[in-house]
Amino acid sequence: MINKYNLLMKKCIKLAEKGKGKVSPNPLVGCIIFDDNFRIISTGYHQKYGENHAERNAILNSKEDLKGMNLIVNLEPCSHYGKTPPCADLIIEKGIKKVIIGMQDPNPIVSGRGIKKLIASNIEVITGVLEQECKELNKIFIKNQTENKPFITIKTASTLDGKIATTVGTSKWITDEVSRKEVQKLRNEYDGILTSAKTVITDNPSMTCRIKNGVNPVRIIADRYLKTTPDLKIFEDNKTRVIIVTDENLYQKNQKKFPEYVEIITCPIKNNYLDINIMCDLLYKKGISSILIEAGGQLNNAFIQSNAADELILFLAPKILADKDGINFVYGEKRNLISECNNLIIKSTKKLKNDIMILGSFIKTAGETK
Ligand code: AOF
Ligand code: ZN
Repeated sequence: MINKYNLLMKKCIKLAEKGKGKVSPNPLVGCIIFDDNFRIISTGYHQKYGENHAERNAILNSKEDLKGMNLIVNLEPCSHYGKTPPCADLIIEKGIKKVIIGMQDPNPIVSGRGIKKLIASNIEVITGVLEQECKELNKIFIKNQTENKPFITIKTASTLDGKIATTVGTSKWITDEVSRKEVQKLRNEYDGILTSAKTVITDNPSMTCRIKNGVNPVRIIADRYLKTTPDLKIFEDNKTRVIIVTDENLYQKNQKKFPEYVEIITCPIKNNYLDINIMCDLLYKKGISSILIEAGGQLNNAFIQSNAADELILFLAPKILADKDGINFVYGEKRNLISECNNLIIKSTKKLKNDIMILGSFIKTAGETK
């Protein structure tokens, strides 16, 4: 039985993933209704922000009477009146007899209340099926709901000796086209993509998502000294927002004319740079629930040392640059001890065409380091 539930939950996760890039800041949810012989009656997923929840879609997609059926879903059904009435009520109303859930909803307005409602109506509830996988699927939503902060991933591409560019700044191309396509997919999954003014000025990137039906992330530039100029490529395309984060004191003296869809937000300074944690809070308030950092060593390091970075995605190319002054993907203070390392847990490694994609999760230390 457990194995069959696991298989169905895997299908729910696959269904939920179809919502990537379209449901933020809401969760990715997939739902399947099946009978006691494990025949699938109907399926549904959360397709677009503000629209029907997965459970409602699965119920509406069924042509059969649902009395006595089973429902499996990766997230606890909701109990609140939001943009739609509670899914738990609809499940009860349809006479579904058993509900299998991947994880409890971290949203404080639901968190356990959906499950309680179902149990109070004599529905059998099984929870925690493939819980880890379900949590991984909604890691952004979980961080948003529990910490009110955006989920931050540093993406970088380096040689085996950790270099992202030569001494003179040449970086094209370290990784191959397959890895670069993966980056395009990532851009579709994050609300915002953040880089430094230095990268925008030296590489002049457009920072858009170029996969079929992909959604452009909001482009964010950490530009302490307001060095970017309106003629750069990033400002050419008005299809998505561009946000510049700059020093609040400097901005008063140095206001430049950018296109009207460019928003400027000001941020206090800490450790001689924009205060990373305040910057994250400001961006979260602007509706950015997840941020992909695509920057150089200094900005990457600022995110790591301020404990703001959640994950690292490293594309490692089978090349050794052997340039003693080549640029590293993290650039920090001198260290004496290995015990001063920032540590990660490797979540996955994947061999692409020539390169390796490593996904690591930062082990957060208490407080900020410099
Ligand atoms: C979704 N899709 O499939 C499920 C959700 O803003 P609302 O009214 O749509 O409610 C969003 C909350 O509903 C969300 O934070 C989560 O707690 C719950 N479940 N949300 O968008 C879904 N099942
Ligand atoms: Zn719901």
